[in-house]
Amino acid sequence: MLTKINHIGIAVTSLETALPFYRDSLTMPFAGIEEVSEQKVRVAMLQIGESKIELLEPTSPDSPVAKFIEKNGAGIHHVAYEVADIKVAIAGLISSGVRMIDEQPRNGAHGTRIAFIHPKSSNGVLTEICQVGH
Ligand code: CMX
Repeated sequence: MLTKINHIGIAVTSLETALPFYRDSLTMPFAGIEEVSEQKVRVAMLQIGESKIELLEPTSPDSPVAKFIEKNGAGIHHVAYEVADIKVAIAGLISSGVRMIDEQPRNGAHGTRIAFIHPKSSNGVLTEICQVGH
């Protein structure tokens, strides 16, 4: 079902402050910044091999990422696995007893379709599945 790790999401308070470490010190190719307004985040993507690092900056105090930072501090927020067909993957997860946050796909960064698994079903790690393209 899973094809690779698509990205790891890291919550940061400021993209401008966090970016130089990844882009300049670690020299990861920087793929630009996108706002996902539906989820109240600005996202910076950096390529690492076949996967990406996704820096997540909240765009408002009621953003889920702002709440995460308030509770836990900045740091690893989620792991995203790529799937070929997200609807098939969601149905498979539900039928195996996994609790989903999203039972229907929603829009992610860079034109992806995404769904989150509830951390209670994934040992406390917020887990995303994502399909590239529609
Ligand atoms: N890691 C571990 N646990 C987390 C978590 C995280 N990052 N975020 C939330 N949780 C926990 C909460 O503490 C809560 O636990 P309890 O039920 O024990 O209190 C539980 O998960 C549910 O969280 P919630 O915030 O109450 O639930 P919501 O339905 O409001 O939010 C969630 C769901 C996690 C998807 C949302 O809060 C979130 O983080 N959204 C941001 C998503 C994001 O990163 N978007 C950018 C995507 C771009 C892309 O990847 O393409």
